[in-house]
Amino acid sequence: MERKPKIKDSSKDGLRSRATSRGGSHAAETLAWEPALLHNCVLRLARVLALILVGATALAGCGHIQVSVEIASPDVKATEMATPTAPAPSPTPTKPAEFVRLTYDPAEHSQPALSPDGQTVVCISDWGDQPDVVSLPVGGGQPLNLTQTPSAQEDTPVFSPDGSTIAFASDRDGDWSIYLMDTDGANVRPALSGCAGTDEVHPTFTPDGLALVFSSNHADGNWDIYTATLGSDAWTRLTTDPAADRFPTLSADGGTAGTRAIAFRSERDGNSEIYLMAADGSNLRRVTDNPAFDGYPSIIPDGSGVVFISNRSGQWNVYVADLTGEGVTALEQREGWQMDTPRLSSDGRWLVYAGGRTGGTFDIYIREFANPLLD
Ligand SMILES: [Ca+2]
Ligand SMILES: [Ca+2]
Ligand SMILES: [Ca+2]
Repeated sequence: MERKPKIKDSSKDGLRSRATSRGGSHAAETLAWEPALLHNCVLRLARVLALILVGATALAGCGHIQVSVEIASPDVKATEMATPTAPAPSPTPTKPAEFVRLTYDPAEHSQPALSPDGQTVVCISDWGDQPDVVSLPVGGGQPLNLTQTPSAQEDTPVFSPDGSTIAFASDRDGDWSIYLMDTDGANVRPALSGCAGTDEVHPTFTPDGLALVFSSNHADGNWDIYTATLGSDAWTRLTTDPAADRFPTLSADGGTAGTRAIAFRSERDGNSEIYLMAADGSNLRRVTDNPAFDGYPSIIPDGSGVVFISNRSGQWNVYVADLTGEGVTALEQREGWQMDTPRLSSDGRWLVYAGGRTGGTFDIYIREFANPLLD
C-alpha cells in the first residue's frame, strides 16, 4: 500500500525536515528496537553498579547520602545513566535538577505529553518511516511501544483528563483519523464517527474528557479546527479561514477561559502564527507576529501566556509570550541545541519537550516549568 505523505504539524519544519530517512522499511522496526534493548541492558547494568557504589559508600560510614540527578548538558554521555531508577512515589515526577532525559534509543522522538498523575510520558518514536506511540515511565524503566504498527504512522498522543485513555492520530485505515486506546495500548477504537475519507489529527481532550478538539480537512480540504463529542459524527467547525489552521490545544480550564480557551497555529497571515479563541471559535486573537514559524502552542494554565515553538532565532527553540504576544522569552538558548514540540502538564508545573543537538536525533526531556513572565 502506498504510504500517505506525513501531514503532522511539524512535517514541513523542525523535527520532520531533519528526520531524513533511516532505511524506512517496515522490517527496520524490529531491528531498530534491538540496539535500544541492548542499550537499556547496559543502562540497567550501570544502575546496578551505581547502587552498589552508593551502598558501599553508606557502609563506609559517610552518613548522609545525597544522590543528585542532574544532567548538565545533553552531550555529557557519562551522566546519561543518572536518570531516576525507581518509580516516582509521588503523584508528580521527581523534581529534575534542570531537566531529565527520558529517551536513549536512537529513534527520533517528538510530541511528548505527560499523564495527569505525572508518572508517564507518551510520545512519538520514529524509526525512519514508522512512527509509533511509545510510553515512557518518568521514574525510569523500559519504554513501551503501545501501537507497533509497522505499516502505519501515529501522531500526537495525549492523555484523557482522568489518565485512563490515550487519544492519538493514525493513518492505519488509509486516511488519518483519531483513535483511543487504553494506557497499555489495548482496546484501540475510533474516537469519532464520520472520519472516513478525510484527515483528522492533533487531538486534545476537553477538560470533562467527553469531547475532542482537533484539526481536520473534513469540510473543504483545508485544515480547520473542529470539536466533537467522542463517538459522534456531529462535528462543530471552529475556524473557516481558507488558510491552514492546525494543532489546537486547550487551556486547563477549557471553555470557561473566555478568549484563551483554545490555542492553535494558523497561516492566515502569511506565515505560521499562534492564535487564541474561545471554545466556540469566537473572540479570535492573534498572539505572535513574526516572519518565522511559530507553532505548537500550549496555554499556561494560570492564563499568563503561551508556550510555543519558533525558529525566529535561526534554530528551533521553545518560547513564552504573554497573551498579547509581548514578553517573548526563549526558555533555553544554547549553541547547537534545539527544542521542539513542547507541552505543559495540565497543572502547568512541568514542561515536556523534544530536544537535541543540531543535526542529531531528538530525545524527550522533562523539566519543571519556570515561567519567565512571572519573574
Ligand atoms: Ca479520517
Ligand atoms: Ca482553514
Ligand atoms: Ca510567525
